Amino acid sequence: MFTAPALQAQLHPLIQRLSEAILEIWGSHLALAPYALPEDLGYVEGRLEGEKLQIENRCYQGAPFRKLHLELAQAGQSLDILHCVMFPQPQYPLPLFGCDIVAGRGQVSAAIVDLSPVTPTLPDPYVQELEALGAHLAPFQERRQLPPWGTIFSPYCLFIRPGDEAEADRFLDFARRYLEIHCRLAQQIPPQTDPAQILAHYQGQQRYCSQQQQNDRTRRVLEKAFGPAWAERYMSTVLFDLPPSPMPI
Ligand code: 18B
Repeated sequence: MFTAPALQAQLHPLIQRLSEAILEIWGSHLALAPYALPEDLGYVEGRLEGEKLQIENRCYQGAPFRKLHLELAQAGQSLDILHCVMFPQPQYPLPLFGCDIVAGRGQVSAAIVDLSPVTPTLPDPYVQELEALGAHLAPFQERRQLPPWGTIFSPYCLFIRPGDEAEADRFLDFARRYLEIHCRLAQQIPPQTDPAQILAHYQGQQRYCSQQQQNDRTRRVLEKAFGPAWAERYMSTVLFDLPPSPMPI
């Protein structure tokens, strides 16, 4: 189950190292089963400005997570992408772990990691651990500004353009720790039974997905390679699909 994705070896070293770390941490903390993506969307090829665009998806499930998604993409020499989101089952008040690394021509332009709340604030144990870790206060040469749809992210969101290898290493270390904290706390925080709370968690995930779908940068790459209808289907069924409603309609 944990063989390296075929694309991995060709990608920017920060993407290779983070994707290895994600698969390793998932494998050591969670009991994983495959998660079926729409059949034709596991591995996809298109063309982006004359270059071949390849997308490779890894998708699992394992309590308390509904869906664990790691995606690697490459467009010729010009664009390498890592995308990862972990969707909890809506009974849990757990945040969404999300990260994205975008590299162009060997240089990482965007590296983002967050534990994004589905409740008004993160659960207390997350706040304590993330405060102690201090990624939100750590010095980086270039912290990037969040786009307007980025109101879904927590105060601990780390969004940078790494200035050198030491900063790339530091980002990798923080991303790893966010994931380790999450895998540990997710197994300690109990599910809730109050339907109103479960619905609130569900709506929090719904909001996360609809805001992420407003990321024009992602949509534009997919539209250029595959057309608008395909991009819409991919963003709403593979990248940011909504969980089935926990409530009878
Ligand atoms: N994203 N990213 O995942 N995106 O998916 N990404 C870009 O230097 C893709 C997530 C995030 O400033 C850019 O600006 C493609 C998750 C934010 O307007 C490109 C895929 C998170 C920005 C892509 C993909 C997330 C951003 C521009 C699918 C956070 C800044 C690069 C394979 C948890 C947006 C740059 C802005 C940027 C592309 C965040 C090209 C195609 C899970 C905040």
